[in-house]
Amino acid sequence: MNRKALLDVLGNRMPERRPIWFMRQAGRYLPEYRQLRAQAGSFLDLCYAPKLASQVTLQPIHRYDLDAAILFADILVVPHAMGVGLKFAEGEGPILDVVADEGSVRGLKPIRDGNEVRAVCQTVSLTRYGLPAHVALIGFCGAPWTVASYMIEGGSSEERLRARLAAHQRPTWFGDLLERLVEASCDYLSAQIEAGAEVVQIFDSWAGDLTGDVFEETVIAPIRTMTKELRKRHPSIPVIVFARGAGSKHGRVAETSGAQAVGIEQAMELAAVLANMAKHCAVQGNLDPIALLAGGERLTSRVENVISEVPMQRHIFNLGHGIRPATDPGHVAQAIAAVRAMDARRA
Ligand code: 1CP
Repeated sequence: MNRKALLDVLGNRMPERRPIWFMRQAGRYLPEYRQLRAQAGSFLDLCYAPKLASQVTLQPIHRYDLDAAILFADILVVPHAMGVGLKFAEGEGPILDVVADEGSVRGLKPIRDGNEVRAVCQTVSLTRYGLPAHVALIGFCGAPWTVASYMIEGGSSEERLRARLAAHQRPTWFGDLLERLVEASCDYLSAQIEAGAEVVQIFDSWAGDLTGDVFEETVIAPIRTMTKELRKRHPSIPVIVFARGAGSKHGRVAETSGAQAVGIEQAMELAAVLANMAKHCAVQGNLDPIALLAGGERLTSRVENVISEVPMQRHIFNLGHGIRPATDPGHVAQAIAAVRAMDARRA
């Protein structure tokens, strides 16, 4: 196989087979990741060590029959590169300096030429050369809303109340913060593309937090500005937008962003989403990560269910959210085998 099935689906062409990748396919569920991570020291050290990060990116490609590798880095590299203090406390998730007033937004730096971006781009270049011909390399960043929510809260938060309140009340600094993130994220993705990323994905993990015109202004508008700008700078690079929790609004996300594919959370039925989607846009998803964690016969039947809802030409098989760290790596192999077997039966 020489063609890249992922690029075929994103280019609206019939792929040789259904492209498969998994969100968080590199990470803690893999013993080889845990080993390398222990050598590297902290998670951030690993993100900024191009040789090691590239090895981690390739780990799932060596183990499984996948169609894409996703750069090993994090969405919080962007605020870090803008000068925001960041650390990952063991077992607690990220801790950031709070950015939630005019002064702290004004203090954010442009990210071009920073060491963080340079290191990540080196990972991209190293990885691109190590990939088999049929595997595409995906670069990524967080969407402005999701990244802003971590900056406003100073880390992970169950409800993101301060961030959601700011999105509703619209203080001047909040609009400015989104603008700065749009600019920095475009520059970041452009740099990844110039280094060798063939596709980029924008993760809006907390898109489901917002409703109505607040959703329009905070999720849709910044993503649309980004996709337009990226199209201008890199007309041939496809964009996948994952507005997790957008629910009935995925069609609108697809239409307004001009994305080549949209990621769909597991709560939605793909067939229903596809029915409301312009013909040029593919869907990505949406096996429940808990089905993958659970394994067994139900995993195979859930995979078959997902596949039966979408034609191969418009589908990128994936999860509805990231792989859980406790997942048995054997279950990932089982899910991939189930996709390949079912597609072979249907051919
Ligand atoms: O201890 C460790 O080794 C760190 C765990 C870890 C890993 C493996 C974190 C911390 N980030 C990552 C890598 C990562 N993060 C990747 C690349 C690997 C791959 O997908 O194969 C990607 C694409 C991300 C994206 C990311 N980071 C998102 C968006 C996707 C999603 O899961 O919704 C988000 C929200 C983050 C923030 C983040 N990074 C890490 C943690 C613990 C968190 C907070 C998550 C939360 O608030 O629930």
